[in-house]
Amino acid sequence: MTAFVSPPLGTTANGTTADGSSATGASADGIWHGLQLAEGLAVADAAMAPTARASIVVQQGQIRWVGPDAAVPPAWQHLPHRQGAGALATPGLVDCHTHLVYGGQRANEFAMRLAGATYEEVAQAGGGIVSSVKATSAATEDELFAQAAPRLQALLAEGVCAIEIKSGYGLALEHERKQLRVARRLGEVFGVTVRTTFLGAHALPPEYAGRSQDYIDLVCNDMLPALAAEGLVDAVDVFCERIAFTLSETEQVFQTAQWLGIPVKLHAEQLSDMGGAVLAARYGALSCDHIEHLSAEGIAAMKAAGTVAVLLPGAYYTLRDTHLPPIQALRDAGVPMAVSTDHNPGTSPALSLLLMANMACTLFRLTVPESLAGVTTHAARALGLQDSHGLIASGRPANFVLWPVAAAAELAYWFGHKPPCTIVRQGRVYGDAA
Ligand code: DI6
Ligand code: FE
Repeated sequence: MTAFVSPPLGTTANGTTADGSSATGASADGIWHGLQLAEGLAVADAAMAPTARASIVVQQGQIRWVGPDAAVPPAWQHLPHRQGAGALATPGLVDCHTHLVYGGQRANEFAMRLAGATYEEVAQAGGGIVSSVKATSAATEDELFAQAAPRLQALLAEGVCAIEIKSGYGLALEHERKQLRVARRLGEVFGVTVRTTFLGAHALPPEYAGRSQDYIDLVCNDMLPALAAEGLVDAVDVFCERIAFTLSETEQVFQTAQWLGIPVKLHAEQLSDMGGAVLAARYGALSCDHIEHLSAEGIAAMKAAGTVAVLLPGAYYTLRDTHLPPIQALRDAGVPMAVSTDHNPGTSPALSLLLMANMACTLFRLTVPESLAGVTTHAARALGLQDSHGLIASGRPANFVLWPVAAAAELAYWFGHKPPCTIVRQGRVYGDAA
């Protein structure tokens, strides 16, 4: 690995202040020289020879210019000059599907599954999502924040600059509200773009056993409108699955979201083909996620609707799934593929998006450029953030990562190791490349 810019003073290894409570890196304003631009993930403002070193100009937290070192316009020369020493620049990573805020953990279920129980059996035995609902309901907002913060910090330390956080472990208005409020607060405290997704239709609360229509009515008539009115809902999701909600229940939630003007996404065809992707596409869904059992009809519908396919290799791995998502058919159809952690305490207790990029290559046979686009450009699209995140280009907020690697493939190649990097997030610098 090549030498690299030293870390900014005043920050710790994970990019937070010494007390860990907040993140206030130094201003990133300046001309970041001597960079390689990751192919397909940056747009230059002047012609670039393939081997030329690049500069990124940051001023007032925005990317102002991208292009060859030798061509930085005179208007920016007064800014501080920073040496990138040949580092590879990628857009800030985007983790577009997480359940980051919850109480407790579920290591006991890990042991149950090792002893032979399936995910569905664990859920039917009262474990699974419902056990996280108990722990989440019992926790205060401060407790949920304290538990989620180190998880978020692990993702941020790897260059995540935007993250989606779902509710769905409350399953009652006040507890769903707590989760979404904590998600917003995490974004404010850590200076990271957070998109909140309401997933009230994640599991049927035990007190509604046999009355799922009543619960869906509650979600649609009370919970979603109230939380939307409080500005807590950027998107709406449903777990459409045999062990969760039916297609028609899903549609009822989508109709409510549409009426409220909120975009939808879907946990679709993870364990079986429910026809969820076709439905989601009809509602112009931002994304369909998991999709191991996605049909040809679902792929065609997603392509026509511009819906992103979100691949979640962490859940595939944890569940020891063997039914691969239809990668080649998605590729042939030109459906954009994103890759995310699906961080959650049951099926994907993963806290490394780069490991997911590695697994998307190794398990799902994505190419390296596909996996890197999957954790940047396409992930941004899956959140409706395609105009501000996931691409290094002038006019966007400064969110990018400088990696001391010789080739982009290294980002998906190493695993079990967090590569040193310098992170520019919301125009502030965080780093750990000592
Ligand atoms: N799909 C998942 O992968 C998670 N939720 C969902 O709808 C699993 C959530 C859990 O087991 O806690
Ligand atoms: Fe999920």
